[in-house]
Formats: sequence, C-alpha cells, structure tokens
Amino acid sequence: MRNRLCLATPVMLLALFGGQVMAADYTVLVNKMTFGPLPSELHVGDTITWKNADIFRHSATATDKSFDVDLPAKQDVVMPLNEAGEWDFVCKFHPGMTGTLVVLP
Ligand SMILES: [Cu+2]
Repeated sequence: MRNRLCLATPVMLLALFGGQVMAADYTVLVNKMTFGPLPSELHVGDTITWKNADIFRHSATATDKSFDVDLPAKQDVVMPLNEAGEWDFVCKFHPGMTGTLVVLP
C-alpha cells in the first residue's frame, strides 16, 4: 500500500498541475452581444464550450477563416482546440462582437 501511494502521487501531481497532461473544457459565455472573457491558459487538446445565452444566433469566426463556429440562440457548442496559435475572431452576424483566441501548444 505504501509503495503504491509513492508511485501514484507524482503521477497525480503531474496530471493536476502539468497543464498539458490533462485536457480541460472551458466555457465562454456569449451574452448581450458580447463574447465573455477567454481563458488565458488554453492548450491544444482542450475544448471550449461556447454558451450562447442570447436570443440571437451568433458565430465565432476567425478573421483568417481558420474556424467558423455557428452559435445558435440559447445553445451550447463545443469546439475542440486542435492547433496552437493566435486568432482574432468576430461574430459574422454582428461585426462589433470580437475576441482573440490564444491556444498554447
Ligand atoms: Cu452575433
């Protein structure tokens, strides 16, 4: 029992604090025609759940067209982060809605 604990602890710590070891899901609230704050520590393998609380359809569309996520009214849409990079994005229906997505390796 004691040996098993000694082995398990470093693995658990790595999983908890390694950042890149465990994928995480982050929720970004889209509300009142605004994208909520994006997490600062997004990594490849994580997912974003866009939660559109508005009665309007929105989108999260990269200005370089790398991604284009449709966000129907009152729905959640999951977006996997498959690539590291930095993208400015906009709602294609409401060009005043903007944000920047930064994904670390
Ligand atoms: Cu919109």
